[in-house]
Amino acid sequence: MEKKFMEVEIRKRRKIKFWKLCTIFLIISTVLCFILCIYYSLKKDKEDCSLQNKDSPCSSNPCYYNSTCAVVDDALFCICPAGYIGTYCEVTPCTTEPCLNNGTCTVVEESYVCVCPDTYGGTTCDDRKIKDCNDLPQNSSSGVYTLYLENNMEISVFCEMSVDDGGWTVVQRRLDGKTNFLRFWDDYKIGFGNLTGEHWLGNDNLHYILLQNAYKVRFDLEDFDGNTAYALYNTFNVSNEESGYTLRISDYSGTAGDSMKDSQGNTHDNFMFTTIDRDNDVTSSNCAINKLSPWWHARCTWSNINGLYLEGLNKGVMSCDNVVTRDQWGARPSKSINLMSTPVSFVFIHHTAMSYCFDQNACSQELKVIQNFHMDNRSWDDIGYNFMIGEDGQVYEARGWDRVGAHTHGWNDIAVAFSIMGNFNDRVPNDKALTALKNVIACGIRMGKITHNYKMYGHRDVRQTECPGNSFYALLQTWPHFGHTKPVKPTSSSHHQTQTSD
Ligand SMILES: [Ca+2]
Repeated sequence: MEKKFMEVEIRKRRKIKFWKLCTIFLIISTVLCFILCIYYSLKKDKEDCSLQNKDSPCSSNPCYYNSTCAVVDDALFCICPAGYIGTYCEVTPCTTEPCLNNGTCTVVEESYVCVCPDTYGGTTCDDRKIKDCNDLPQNSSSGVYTLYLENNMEISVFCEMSVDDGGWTVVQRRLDGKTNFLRFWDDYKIGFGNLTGEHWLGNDNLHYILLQNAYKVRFDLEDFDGNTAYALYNTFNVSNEESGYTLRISDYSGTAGDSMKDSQGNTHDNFMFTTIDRDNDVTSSNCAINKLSPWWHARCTWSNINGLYLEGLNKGVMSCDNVVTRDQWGARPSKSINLMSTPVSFVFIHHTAMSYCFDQNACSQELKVIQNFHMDNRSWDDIGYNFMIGEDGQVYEARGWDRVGAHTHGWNDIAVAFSIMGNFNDRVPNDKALTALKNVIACGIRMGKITHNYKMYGHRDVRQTECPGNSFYALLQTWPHFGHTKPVKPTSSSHHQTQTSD
């Protein structure tokens, strides 16, 4: 019994001892853990403090020009703004002092801008500001210069420094005929060509230059034999675009003669500029088209310096003998105008199959009837043919040389057509009309409107028609340029058919 009890006792005491050990262990662990935590916590704070107390390479702020300082692996690094380079961003586009003549340099987007004193311009203020070529020093050479206009425009011009003591701002120059001057209003407004070669300065530029002072204008002319002449006008001005670039020109002297007036004393003075797309002249037609010369036209003109560049003797664009102009026969204005390129290699001959005419009054009347018919009944832009011929022996300007006609379906933009007034089934035109036809074709060749090896056809060669009449067609077949095989359109051309005709 007792033994059994003892055993119980022992077991009980063992149980108490194990519980105590556990408690002690837990307390010790907690205290140790707490101490360790405090230790490491203190240690960490100490390390942080030691780092902060070290001297940073950025603390002295060594980077220039508000650049950002950074430390990478204990080393300094300046992050430079655009336009600045070097370890400390100390090198800028202005470091080399590129602005001359006391210009102020400013860094702008990795480059520099010079703010120049009033009398200098250019990127580096190296350009002495001139408002026209007369401001250049006298020993300057001819060439392209920048003008700084009073309205703050900067334009490039060619300065002619050798003619008549120099100082001339070049408005127009032609020297080899390679630049097309038969251009539209906007081309003449802004200018075209190459300043060192053929060019037009531009009517806007001309106007703004002339606003700055009183100017004179000089025309220097030379023919293909080396003969020279000049015309000087002491008064010269050109208004703005709104008033049509009205010309003021007077007080002539020189050797060329005053071609700013016509034979009747009509003057170009006080007239607006006319181009092939802007008719500001006082004739019923468009002088820029008649003369193929955009210019300050009045009743067309004697001066024609923007006209065709023709070598050798010629009498001008409408100078073929016995050509009656649209103005002279009383043409209505065109509804619109399409130009074609010349010379053309095809000539078509028509007859009108209507009334004959034997004097200018009757022929003019007949042209008006035909023009009305073509414009009102056929709804074409104008009378269909390029030229018409009467048995008075005169050639009448219809659409003229350079315009797409409405005469020969499929060929209107690569051929010119001459129509003799009358019906020539039973008889040929009289000698006066035939001579006029031959002369105007020869004149077209001289003026570069028709190729030397052109082919001539009757309208009936490309269309089911009796035109130009049985008798006349038989005669034409004996002429040297007549095409005895059916004409073939050039395949490479991209010609457009703008109007149809019968
Ligand atoms: Ca007109």
